[in-house]
Amino acid sequence: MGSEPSARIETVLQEERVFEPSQFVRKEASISGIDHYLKIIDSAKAHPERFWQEEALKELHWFKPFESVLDWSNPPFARWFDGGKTNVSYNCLDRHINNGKGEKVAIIWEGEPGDVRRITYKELFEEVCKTANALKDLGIKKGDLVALYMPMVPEAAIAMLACARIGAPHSVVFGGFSSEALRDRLIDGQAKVVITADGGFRKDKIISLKDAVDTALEDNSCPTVKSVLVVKRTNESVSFNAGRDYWWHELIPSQSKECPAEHMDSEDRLFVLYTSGSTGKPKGVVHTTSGYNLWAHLTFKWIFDVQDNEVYWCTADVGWITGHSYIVYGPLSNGSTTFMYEGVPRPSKPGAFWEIIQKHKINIFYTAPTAIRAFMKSGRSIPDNYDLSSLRLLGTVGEPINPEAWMWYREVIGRDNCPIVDTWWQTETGGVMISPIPTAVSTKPGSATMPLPGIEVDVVNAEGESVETDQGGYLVIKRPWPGMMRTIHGNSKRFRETYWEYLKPRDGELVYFAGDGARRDKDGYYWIMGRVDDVINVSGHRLGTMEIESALVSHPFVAEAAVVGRPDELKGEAIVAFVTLESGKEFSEDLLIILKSHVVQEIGAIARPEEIRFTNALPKTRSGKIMRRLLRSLASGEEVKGDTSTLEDRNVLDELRK
Ligand code: 7RM
Repeated sequence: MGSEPSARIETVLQEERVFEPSQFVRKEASISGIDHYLKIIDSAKAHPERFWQEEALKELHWFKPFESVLDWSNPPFARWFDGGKTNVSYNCLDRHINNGKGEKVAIIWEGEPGDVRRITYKELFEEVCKTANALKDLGIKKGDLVALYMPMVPEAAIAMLACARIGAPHSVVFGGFSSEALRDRLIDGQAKVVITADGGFRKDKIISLKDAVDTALEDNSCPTVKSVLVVKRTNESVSFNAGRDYWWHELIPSQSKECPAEHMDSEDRLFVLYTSGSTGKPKGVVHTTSGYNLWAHLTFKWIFDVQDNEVYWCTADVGWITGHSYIVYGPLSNGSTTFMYEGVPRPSKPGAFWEIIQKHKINIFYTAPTAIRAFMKSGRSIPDNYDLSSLRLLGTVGEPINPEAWMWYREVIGRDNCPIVDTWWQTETGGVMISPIPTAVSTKPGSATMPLPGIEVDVVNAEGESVETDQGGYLVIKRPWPGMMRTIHGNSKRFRETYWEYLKPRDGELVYFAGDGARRDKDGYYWIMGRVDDVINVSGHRLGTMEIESALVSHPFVAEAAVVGRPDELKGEAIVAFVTLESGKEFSEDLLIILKSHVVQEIGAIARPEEIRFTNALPKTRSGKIMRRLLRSLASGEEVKGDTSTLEDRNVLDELRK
């Protein structure tokens, strides 16, 4: 892992305000109050396996009940609910229809130009079945990987559920990634089919998704991909490759509306989702059927507690885990109405979110701190223009939320009336791990509060020992949970090393290392302090510094690159790159622009460096490791503190300071 991780665990937030949960307590809530909460926490702690067993039997439909709850005989490779057979799409669709909820709206969708679709559970079921049948026609069989590279349209959710229905794991690639990034993921996952669209609306532009797919597949670079299914969304003219490409609207409507859900083993793959780590290329996080389904379902129910007549909106993109768990699987498994929006707020539409909340009477709203900070900056007069009185619960996810933004969210958007759930979790954890239960747990601005029932976390030092109250350390998870990632696709060694062997196992017990720093206060509340590895979080998007460095170095003019995050008021972190050039190449303003677009081409616009600094050399230790700690200080304009004695050449530092 990266250099000197502990260097970043130093800031201690001071925050004394506490908000009681009482005003929110409602007897219909899935966890009705503090007594109920403590009862669940205690029973999960006392008999974890019995607890998970009861929840799994109660909350999911089983074609065949499981024989064992947890098999942890070969850690860190867990098996949950072995012997059981279920299907995630059945849990999200059929069982609600069988319970008389077929006419309930499952998805309300608003398109970027303002078009609205309301899809009932029955309609969604039929669309999913038709799509599943079409995938079968394209030769997809149980176990085959289907890639999605789509805008935020209902067809994205339909395609995910169709894959789940026939047991074909999906790999959703965020539509903002470049064709190069898409290609890497298609090759790594050996995708058989790509589902995409002619284009997608992104801010005030149209992005050419199909063109990017064509580029990714050029020169037979992904030989496993046999077909491309294309949703017509923007009417972009696209080139069509006969025998490989199919229009969604030509292939799907004529299919049968019935497709029996495949009986899946609990540990059959549900999806692979790529996420950035501190080394090399993004890794394919593997999630499996029953455990993931249970965890997305339970966490959604406990935290958001959506009532039957309510509308819930998560503003994420389905290309991220938040979209998987809290736009699609969590809400639909619970039979809730999930709202999906194709667009994002931006200067030309600053009130977009508030207009939607007013228009669709959104009750529960879940977004990212970076969005909240941007709203804060443009002033409360914008949200104040809208009727937000339907809101009753607000959530945040993706990065630490600063107390000021938390308070603004509470006062301006929640009118001092809605609890805020700050939910800490990761792609790897499948669902939320640390979050308040709004009916039971008092909140403090900036703290994700306490772990959910059945989740045991700790803050430890590099030796794996628990640290004292208010001391910074590494956040670890101490026992397996149903939604945990099962492995890294094609690289179980990396899975073990990255997450389970980074910290020395204590007493032979493996603990999961999350990559985040944290501190626990005197009340047992957790304060997440951000990544301690070489992963940066830009506007809630997770990026590996190494990934951006490789992108830079792949340009022929670049000799070496080191990328760090610099604290940024709006984005959380901004990308700063230090670059040395091949001999004979000159620094110039033009080259700066070229290199920035080169990174965009290699990864996507989310990875565009905010700043590139040219230098003659990078600061390194005698063993040749780049000293990122120094670069981080330099990038943020701080005084370079701490030990610089290991620096190989002190002149480098002096040069960089200039
Ligand atoms: C859900 C998601 C995971 C990383 C994680 C943290 C950071 C996420 C919070 C947070 C502080 C939060 N998955 N993070 N939520 N930090 N408070 N509530 O974001 O895999 O893309 O990123 O995001 O650093 O390790 S992710």
